[in-house]
Amino acid sequence: MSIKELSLEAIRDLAKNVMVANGCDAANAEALADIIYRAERDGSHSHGLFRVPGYVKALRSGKVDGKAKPTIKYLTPAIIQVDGHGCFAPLAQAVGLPALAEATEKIGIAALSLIGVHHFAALWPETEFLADRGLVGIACTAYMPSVAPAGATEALFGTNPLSFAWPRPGHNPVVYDMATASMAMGDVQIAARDGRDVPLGTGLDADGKLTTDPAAIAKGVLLPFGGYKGSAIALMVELLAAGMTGEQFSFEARENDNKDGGPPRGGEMIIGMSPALIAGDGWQDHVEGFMQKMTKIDGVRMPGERRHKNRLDKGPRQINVELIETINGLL
Ligand code: NDP
Ligand code: PYC
Repeated sequence: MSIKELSLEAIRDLAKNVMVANGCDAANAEALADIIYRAERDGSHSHGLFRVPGYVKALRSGKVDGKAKPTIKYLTPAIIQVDGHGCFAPLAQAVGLPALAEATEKIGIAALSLIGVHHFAALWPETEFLADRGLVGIACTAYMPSVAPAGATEALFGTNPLSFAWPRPGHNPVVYDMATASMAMGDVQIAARDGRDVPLGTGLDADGKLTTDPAAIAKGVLLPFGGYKGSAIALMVELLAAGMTGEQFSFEARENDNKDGGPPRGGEMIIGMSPALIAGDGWQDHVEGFMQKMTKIDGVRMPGERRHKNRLDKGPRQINVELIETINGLL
């Protein structure tokens, strides 16, 4: 695989320019470019520049409106709904997250339901936004079927990511963000591109047989992580991201999608909780004692730690040359 170094600013500019060249207004292009830049900065490679061709397909087919203006509605003082009107999710998040943080700080627990959005990114930016304000965040979204429920060989669930962030004043927050599939499809596709096998148990080929070949899994199904336990969490994500928002389940998203290769329309559920209001005074010291105990155990690292370390490096990032050429061809 040949690579080329790009500065973080060059990554952000490239992402913004390609979105503008494909019909986005400044607000939509900047929100998306920021998410792509942050993914590359933190080393979330399967959800940074790698996603640009898919974003562009969705703009070119007209499935996504690059000039959409999300609208915000309070269903109750603690339940906020943002309708993206067909935008990529980051702009709707930029509109809804400050309102969610404000409601959570006042009420103790609040929810942000995103509808009419196309989500193709990592979820840690949403939950980390809340943790950076001293709040706990939970976020999840569905996609299109690629994961077989436990016991089955037929896909029903999306790779259905779930993210959770807990604030640690004076430290980086604890943030986990994981597909409920044994591996995100983006990582399966990157393994196929780079000629790497994946662990047995990641997925099944088109004949329902276990395989380590990522290209065969892309044509077959992924398995949930942790067998029936991960399957139950993937089910929960479908229910929260679609049942609770009123948006499409993964199977509905596939049925109604134009199959352009970009992200389908769907929903996202983001929940905020205030430890200051719920646990009360002294919550930081109480929790910090637990964190110290955990991090002192040999071999333990906190989820989010790898990304936060990567973030300290302000230098250029190594990007796949073919990917850069593909993106330049979309300008
Ligand atoms: P990973 O398996 O790479 O990581 C999952 C989580 O585990 C991360 O928070 C990671 O933290 C943490 N972690 C990894 N190793 C350790 C360790 N040894 N000790 C403690 N924590 C650890 O993520 P996935 O491949 O499952 O998902 C990748 C991305 O794909 C996610 O950002 C997800 O949101 C995105 N995605 C998006 C979808 C969508 O529909 N929009 C669908 C599916 C996935 P760290 O980051 O610090 O390594
Ligand atoms: O990596 O599985 C994935 C994925 C699906 C949608 C966005 N990312």
